[in-house]
Amino acid sequence: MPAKTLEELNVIYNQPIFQLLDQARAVYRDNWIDNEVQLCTLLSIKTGGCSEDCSYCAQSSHYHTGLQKEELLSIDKVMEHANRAKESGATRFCMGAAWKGVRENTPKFEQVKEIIREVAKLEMEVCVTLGDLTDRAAEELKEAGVTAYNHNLDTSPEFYPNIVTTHTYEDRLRTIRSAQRAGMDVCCGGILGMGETVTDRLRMLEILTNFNPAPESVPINCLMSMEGTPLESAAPVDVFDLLRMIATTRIALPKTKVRLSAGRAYLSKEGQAMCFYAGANSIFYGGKLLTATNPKENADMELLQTLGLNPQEPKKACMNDLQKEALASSGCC
Ligand code: SAM
Ligand code: DTB
Ligand code: SF4
Repeated sequence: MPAKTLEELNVIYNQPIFQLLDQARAVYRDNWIDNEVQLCTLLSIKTGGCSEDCSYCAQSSHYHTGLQKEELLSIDKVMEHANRAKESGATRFCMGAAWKGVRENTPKFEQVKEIIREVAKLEMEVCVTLGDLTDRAAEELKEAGVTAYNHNLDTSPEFYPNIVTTHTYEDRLRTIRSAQRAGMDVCCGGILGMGETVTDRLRMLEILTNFNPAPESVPINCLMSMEGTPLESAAPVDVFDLLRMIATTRIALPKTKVRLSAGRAYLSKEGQAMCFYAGANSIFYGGKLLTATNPKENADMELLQTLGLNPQEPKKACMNDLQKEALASSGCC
């Protein structure tokens, strides 16, 4: 898919909203044919005490957020959660750690790889988000069974220094390149509602459309304001701004999963339905994100059923419909 310029994205984003929705829906239909929604369950495997100063994050040690710091979870604990996620219908299990990053040849990295090897046996997609990677660490994660690496750009390069000072945008891009070179899919998105402008949001999208290969998924998070952080009093995101961003992302990245991510707990059912219509085809599923709340599983199942949307089937995880068709017509499987 050709990269989009900021100017082009602006034109798409600023259309009358029903025109924008029509365009996004058409792109969705051309690329994803069967109303399928991917269910991804999150688990924080190492919570709190992070050295980084991301202004939105409850897990930063720079702020007094009242969050209890925890050590890396044992394999048994993680497997309990992963098994439960699979039984509940998730096809992707995402593990997050409150670290600046990981390095090969360290005990904690070895323990994480052990965890990954066990989770990979459950035949769900395995996503991890561990902060910065070296090339070697990325290769080892891939070898251990990681299918996707989540590393968000969060906003534009221009606005980024307003929200984080302990690492740079270029650090983030470097890790994304390492993950891609190692052959992992990249899950990369951002947060709305940190005081950024629409231009910042679209600049981030412009950069995402320049990735080669394109990101496999783009999580669109709405800030969940955390007490004690510099953004504790940020105003909530307007649902139509979210809708425009989802639709524009769908149009700009037709074959990328667009994940309606953090903040869904504060969205109405109608708001969520509009986001699915605009091309969101993945959600975080389960009552808890990393530290924050998310809709309950039964409420999500009920909503999907009401809307006639189908949770992604386990066997089809990892492929979009065009990939499935190509595989079928190649005679394989
Ligand atoms: N430490 C790793 C990192 O920063 O990449 C992984 C964990 S970090 C919590 C993963 C992502 O969660 C962040 O990049 C951000 O996009 C999102 N996130 C964190 N706190 C959030 C909040 N309060 N509201 C919305 N999204 C948030
Ligand atoms: C992403 O973009 N959103 C998820 C996942 N990637 C790791 C995390 C959302 C975190 C929300 C705040 C919390 O739970 O602390
Ligand atoms: Fe640490 Fe990640 Fe939170 Fe930043 S977003 S403070 S790196 S856990």
